[in-house]
Amino acid sequence: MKVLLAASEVAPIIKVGGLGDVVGSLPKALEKIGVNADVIVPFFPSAKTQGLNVYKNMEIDVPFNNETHVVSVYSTKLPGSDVDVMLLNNDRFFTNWKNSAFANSVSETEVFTFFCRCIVEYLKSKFNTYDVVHCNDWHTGLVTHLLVDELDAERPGTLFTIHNLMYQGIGTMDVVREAGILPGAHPLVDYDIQDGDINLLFQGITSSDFVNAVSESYAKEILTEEYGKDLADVLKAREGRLSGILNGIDYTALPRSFDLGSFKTEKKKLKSALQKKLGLKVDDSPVFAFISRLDSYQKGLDILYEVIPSILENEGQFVLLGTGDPKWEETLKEYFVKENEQHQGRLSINITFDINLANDIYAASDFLLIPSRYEPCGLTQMVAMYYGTLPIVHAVGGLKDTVENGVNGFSFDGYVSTNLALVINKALEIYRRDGQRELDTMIKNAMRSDFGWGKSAQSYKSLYEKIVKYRSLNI
Ligand code: NHF
Repeated sequence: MKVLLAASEVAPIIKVGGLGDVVGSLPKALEKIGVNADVIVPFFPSAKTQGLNVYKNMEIDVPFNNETHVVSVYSTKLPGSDVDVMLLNNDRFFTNWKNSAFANSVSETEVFTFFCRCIVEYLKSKFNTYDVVHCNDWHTGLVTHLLVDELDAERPGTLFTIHNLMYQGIGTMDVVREAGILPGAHPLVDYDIQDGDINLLFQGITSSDFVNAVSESYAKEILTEEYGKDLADVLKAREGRLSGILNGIDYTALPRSFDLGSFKTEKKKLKSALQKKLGLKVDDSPVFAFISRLDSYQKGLDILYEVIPSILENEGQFVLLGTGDPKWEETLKEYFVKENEQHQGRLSINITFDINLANDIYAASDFLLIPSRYEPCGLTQMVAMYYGTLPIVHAVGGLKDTVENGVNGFSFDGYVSTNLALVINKALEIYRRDGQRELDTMIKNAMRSDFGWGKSAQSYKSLYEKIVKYRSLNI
């Protein structure tokens, strides 16, 4: 079985968010169970290739918008593995596209439509090599259509994974023509562009052989209007071809200086060091952390903001790390300026992207707050648990599938700040109970939870096999 994973990012080479972590770790787990997995991504200038052996493998000619564009395919290995990563280099679409000083700067949907076209040209040059193309998110939404056009019955099977349904890649319909898709070739494209734009996620969902979401709960939630919005009906129509597979994490990428026997003393030391580093009071107050992209709709910032005062009034400490929505960045900075004096040494707001600081916070905190309105899978709760930091989560999506209230963390139903406040109070109560016996049991449960890729990689393998079987039977 040979699979090509196509995505916009692959950690640690290109990492924007959780998608990068998944694409950087799933293929390693697949290789361990006999699935030969390659990865294909654009060679964006932000790629970190220092220390990696990157060489130019070949050039492909990519027809796009009535021109032929030369794309260089660079190859490297995913660090610490035998997984081949193909990095696609093209000045106009992947290197300079954000540079508005560059003549005719291109839109994001155009960049990724071009990417889809590149993937298909690459597959043609490797004809009969791959059994399945595993597409991820809207960036790869046109791959199946283009494969049908180019290779028809000889094409590999396709799987489309939804990491986040809210990002759909909606752009002008021009990209359809630019990609070389003819009117009448794909009824769903014609249907979609009637309003003048194209939804690349919609195209990926409707055209691929199979579709999956990144947790079982999310796969069910997106069938409802609340979470699936205007795509709920489209997803329902794919019943029998839609499933949920929980993401895993790569524990080898997470250094930890303690284990089940030593967590109590070690975490205490780490906590003091973090408090010192962040200018917090060095004491045994419970530390509540929030580490996330500051996404105003998804990440629960509105209800989080409402409970910060009660954490501080209850003698807790609050640490935030993240960047994102400029309005929230401003609001949080202002909050610090306004409140810090009154709560001296209890508040630390870090508007920055800092992986090392994130790791320090994961390891040293007592609780990690994840009040997301929706969460397809979520990886931070898994990382927190590994570090014996109890997650406090809104019971949705992957958070619901990984955190058991009162066992390895805390969860609440109903997206309102009062529910979040109640569960925080419960956590405080357990933290302050004499001897912390209950807390320690929960920490041990969390540290023992296994969120490695083992089981989920097997599920992907079975799904790939099913896709190949269905293709051979032409169903
Ligand atoms: O874990 C990777 C990530 C998810 O919940 C996360 C999200 C984006 O929102 O699958 O993708």
